[in-house]
Amino acid sequence: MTSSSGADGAFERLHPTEGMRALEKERALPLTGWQQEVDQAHRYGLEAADSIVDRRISTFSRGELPHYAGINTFMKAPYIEDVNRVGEFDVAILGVPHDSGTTYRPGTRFGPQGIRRISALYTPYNYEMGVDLREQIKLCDVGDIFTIPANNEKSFDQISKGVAHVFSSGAFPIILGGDHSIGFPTVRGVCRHLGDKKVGIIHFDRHVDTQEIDLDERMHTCPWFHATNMANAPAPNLVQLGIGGWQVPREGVKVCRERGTNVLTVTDICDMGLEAAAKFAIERATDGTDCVYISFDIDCIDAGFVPGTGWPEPGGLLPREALKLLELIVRNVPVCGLEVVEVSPPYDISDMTSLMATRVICDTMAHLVVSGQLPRKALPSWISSTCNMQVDQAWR
Ligand SMILES: [Mn+2]
Repeated sequence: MTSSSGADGAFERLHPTEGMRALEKERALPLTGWQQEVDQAHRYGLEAADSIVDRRISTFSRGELPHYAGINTFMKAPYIEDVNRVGEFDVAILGVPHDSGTTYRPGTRFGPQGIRRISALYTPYNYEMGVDLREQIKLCDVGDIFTIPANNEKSFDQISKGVAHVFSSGAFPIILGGDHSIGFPTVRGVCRHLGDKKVGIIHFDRHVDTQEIDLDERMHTCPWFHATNMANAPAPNLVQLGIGGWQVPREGVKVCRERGTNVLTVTDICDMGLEAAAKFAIERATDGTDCVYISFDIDCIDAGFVPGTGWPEPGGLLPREALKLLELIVRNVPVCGLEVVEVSPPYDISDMTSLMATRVICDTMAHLVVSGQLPRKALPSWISSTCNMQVDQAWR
């Protein structure tokens, strides 16, 4: 940097960086949503005590602030107790507290609570993107699916019914897992309302999760075998990013090979570069499909960054690599839903795994805003109002 970088900012205007551009982007954002939140806090939570100088503060905490206070929904979004209202929102957060599909260490039933709790740390504004979710979309939290402990199949039926309800309402579904066995029933819920349309799946993971059964049941090692049995979710449109290491069962590898799924290892992604890897994923996931579902297993990121997970596997993606891949993909495909799975708070340290999951979710919402996919102006063309319960064949 030379002396031409004067106090008037002339150098920065001539040579804009992301950091400098972001300063300008913030200027364009409204504060309407924030003002509404302040007004509501005064109505619901009383004006602050007389000694409080900042009169935006209320007596009872009723919004974003303070970040350590309040009842946690995801980012303190309104809790929609009446799920019949979910279609009034652009995005619905939906918890799936299910870990009966876990084959090693349990605890992901606490994933939705863990993610919600630490999500209170976030503001709705992202600096680089110049996005303020409070100002730009209507977010709600519909709470959790009533899962049935120790019964995967009954839980799967509950999950598919719940996801189908949210998906068909037009609200963009964001699912907080739960172990990865939920990937089958979540996609089945989507497929029930696709009519003759098709969905590609982009799957971030260290593990392939494609075997038919594990320990005699449909466990978290099995979702994509059963999801890609559905005609609406063809296996050639399944893209698996970050696969590798010592926890990839050979039974699953055989299925990937036979069905022609698309696998990139961490080395592939690093050697190709993130842009080429994202291009590969987009081409394969969108070839002949109408929309893309994103299944983000938090363990795709190196175990050193995400200790709170069911099957930690060293050698994964760096957080910034995973987040950049997510950006390049979400901004360039029609996304129909997102799930973030395998966060296990009992094994987490300093909430770092839950925090990473929150980051994936908030980044995805912001990329959907930047790419014009949210807020939704109309019901996406891939959503069919008819519920087809016959999308999957009976199992056993
Ligand atoms: Mn995994």
